[in-house]
Order: sequence, then structure tokens, then C-alpha cells
Amino acid sequence: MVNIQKTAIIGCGFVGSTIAYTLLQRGTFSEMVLIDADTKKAEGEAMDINHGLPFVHAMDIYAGDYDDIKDAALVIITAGANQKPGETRLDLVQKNTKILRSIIHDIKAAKCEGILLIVSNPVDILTCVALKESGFPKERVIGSGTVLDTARLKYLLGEHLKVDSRSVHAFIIGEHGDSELAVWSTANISGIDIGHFSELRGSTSEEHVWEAIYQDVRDSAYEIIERKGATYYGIGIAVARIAECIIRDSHAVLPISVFLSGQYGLQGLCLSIPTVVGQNGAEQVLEIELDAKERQKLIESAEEIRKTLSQIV
Ligand code: 6V0
Repeated sequence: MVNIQKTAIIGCGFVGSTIAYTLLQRGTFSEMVLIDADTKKAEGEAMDINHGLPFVHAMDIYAGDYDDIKDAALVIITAGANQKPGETRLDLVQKNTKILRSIIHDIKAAKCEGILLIVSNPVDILTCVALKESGFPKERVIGSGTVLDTARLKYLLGEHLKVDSRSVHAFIIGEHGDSELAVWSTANISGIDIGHFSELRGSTSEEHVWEAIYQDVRDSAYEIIERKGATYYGIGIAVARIAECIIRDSHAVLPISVFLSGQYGLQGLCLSIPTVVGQNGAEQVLEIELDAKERQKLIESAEEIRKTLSQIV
């Protein structure tokens, strides 16, 4: 039996501890277990976060081990190395695959029946690895995908068009990484075509402007890492949003990383695609409208993932 009010975070570095802190602030769960290979680190983070409790909803937060995750409804995995300046997400693949395999082994041994949410990079590859190693149904193994990249796109479009980023409806899909693509053909501002909205706002909507915004999104992580060494606030809040959609069974549409079985003519790999997210995890992978150029870019992005998958030892 899973406890819908309980989550576990495996890996309490910059990203894991920021997710824990964000979940505390949002009061999403009533119990949260923190696990790290460095047990002192997990203990320290639990102690620190607990000191915020008098100001928020009650929550039981503690450093634990795999025995504690058996009934967790959601297991968030952020363990692993992060990108060093100049390193791509794919460079991390061998290191993080090894770490993830040992974690999945422990999760299976604990007989956990919750949903696995992979955040460690390269996230689409590691979601595939987690799915294969766990043997869990595909709905129950998902990655944070391009939820963060899509938020970055909405933020930048909001700035450019001087509009609330929550009114922006647009997706980044494909690999959470260098081959990702923006779906401009259906991008809109509260139902108004993005080109038309630009005109209404007296803003330029030439192709090079959208391309520059896309490149800023794609290169955001590199730019942040060069300045502060890691990225964690954006992903912290993005993961909290995914967690809420699962725990509250909200059926929200989010571009998480999911296993494809024929959608867009692709199968046998995980890629970030708009998906209905609810209590069972990935409820429905949506085959959204793409123009010919976008479809081609998605196929190329899938090829990149496939290439890397074939290199995993
Ligand atoms: P970090 O601060 O080095 O933390 C990693 C943590 O994992 C450390 O505390 C380690 O002790 C721990 N760890 C290592 N091996 C194990 C293990 N076997 N079991 C348990 N814990 C272990 O890295 P950071 O938190 O910055 O990044 C974590 C991962 O998230 C990296 O792979 C990043 O690339 C990835 N990110 C993913 C993002 C996304 O959008 N999906 C965004 C940002 C970072």
C-alpha cells in the first residue's frame, strides 16, 4: 500500500535539497524521507529544513534509508554527478547510469510501489535506464524532462512580450538537452497566436527573434553553471509542480520524459513529450500537432537519445 502523502528524495545535493525545501514550503506532503550516499549530508539537510516547520504546514521530515521508502507514493531521484562547466548532459551518462542502477536495485529490494521521478541527468536516458532496471509499468517511471526548459521558454517569452509568463502556452519537447526543440507552430498567449499577439503588443515577431529565445532556453543551464556552478532553484520548483500534479491527481499537461510506444512514429525510448499527469503517473502521452520541421527535429532529437542509449555499458 502506498501512502499518497509520502515522498522520498534520493540524492540530497543542490537539486535534491532544493526540491525538499520547495515541497516543505508548498505543503505538498505530510512525510518526506531524505536519502543520500553521504548520510551526514542527508541528516544535515533534514535538520536544516525541519527548522522551517514552525512557519509552514506540519510535515515529518527525516534522513532515512531504503527501508523507509516502501510506502512512498513518489520517489524523486536526483542522485549523481552534475554538469561541470563545459560538460554536456550526455557526458554524465556513464557515471550516472552506474549510480542509478544501484539505486533502482535498492528501490526494488525495498518493494516500493510508488512512482519513480528521475531528475538526474541526462534525464531522458536515465528514465529509460530506470524503466528497464525496475521492470515497473511505464506509467510509473517518468523523468522531469523539459518541464524546466518549457518554464524557461515561458519566462523569456513573457519578458519579450511583456505578458505574465503564466499566460504563455508553448512547449519545449524532445531531449532535455542540446537537441531539444521549441514547438512554435502552436505557441500562443492565452489562445492568441503568438505572432498576432506580438503585433498587438507592438513587438517584433521575426523568425530570428524566436530563434534567439530558443537558443537562450537551450543554453540556459550552461550560462547558469558558468556563473554559479550549478542550477537548482528552477528545477526545484518544476519538480514540486510535477509532484503536486501526481499527488493531487490533477491531470495537468506537462512535458515530462516518458516511454514512447509508437507516438510520433517513435518507440523504445524515453523523450520529453506533453503528457497528462495524475495519480498514476504518465496517464496519457499526447500526440500534439507539429509542423513538418518540428516533426523532423523531434526525430533527430530521438536519434541523439538512441545514439547515447547504444553507448551505455
Ligand atoms: P550534487 O550537488 O553533486 O548532488 C548529488 C548528490 O547525489 C550528492 O549529495 C551525492 O552524495 C548524492 N549521491 C551520489 N551517489 C549516490 C547514491 N548512489 N545514492 C544516493 N545519493 C547519491 O548535484 P546536483 O544536486 O547539483 O545535481 C544532481 C543531478 O540533477 C545531476 O545529474 C544534475 O545534472 C541534475 N539536474 C537535472 C536537472 C533537470 O532539469 N532534470 C536540472 C538541474 C540538475
